[in-house]
Amino acid sequence: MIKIDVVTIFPRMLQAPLEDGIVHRAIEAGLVSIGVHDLRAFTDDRHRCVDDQPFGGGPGMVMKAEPFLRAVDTLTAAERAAPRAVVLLSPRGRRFDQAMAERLSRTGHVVLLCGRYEGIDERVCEALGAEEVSLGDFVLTGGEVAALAVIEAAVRLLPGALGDEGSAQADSFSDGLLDFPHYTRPSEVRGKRVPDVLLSGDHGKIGRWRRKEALRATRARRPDLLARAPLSAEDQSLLRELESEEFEVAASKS
Ligand code: JF5
Repeated sequence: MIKIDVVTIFPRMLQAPLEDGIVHRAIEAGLVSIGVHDLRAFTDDRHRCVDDQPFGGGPGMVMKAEPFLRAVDTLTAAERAAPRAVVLLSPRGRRFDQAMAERLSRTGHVVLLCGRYEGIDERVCEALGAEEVSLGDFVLTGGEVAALAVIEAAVRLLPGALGDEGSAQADSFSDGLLDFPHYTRPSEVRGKRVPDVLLSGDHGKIGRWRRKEALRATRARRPDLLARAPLSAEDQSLLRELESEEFEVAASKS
């Protein structure tokens, strides 16, 4: 059983989302225990103040170091150093990805710190050996939604978390490519048919079609992933097919 603790000034932003779906089931099944903690409980002044003006001047407020440091000290008091990870969610962080989700899902204790305002006093990261992690190149109003994303990505990877054991293996990124497109009944939706091959019952053909469509989507949307993906000889040949199809389309338009 792994433990995840979240430190936030808005505990309610996390509570409801953790009470539904796969994450809730994983908690009930004893695969993970998730604690949500109010940062203000770790202040020591009458007004439970968590922020202050930035040294050096400028607009906005900075989250004070000491409440976060006390929170992490309290939450990790019972344990020796490893295996644990302290993660601070902020747009300045290293990009979160599936590899990081896998690593966290194998970490006994993960503490997620949610920043707000202009950021958190830099000495929190230094003092705790925390890693600063970002979901992507956009700015949220706080780290809470990012923390939820990290929790979901890691918890669904815990052995036994997914009903169908195959589905974590099959989804996007497990092989370095985007997933192929999916279809279900009815076979026609607003004049749009399901690709015939999916109704053919020929599983060899279906497998090749799906691999080709995964390559097509990755090439069009995420060429950065395609450049790093391990490709078989069959993949190379499917990519050449895609390229010549594209050439045909371009030629027919000129
Ligand atoms: C935050 C200072 C934290 O905006 C984010 C974020 C984006 N990707 N991942 C996290 O976090 C909120 C904003 C400003 C610290």
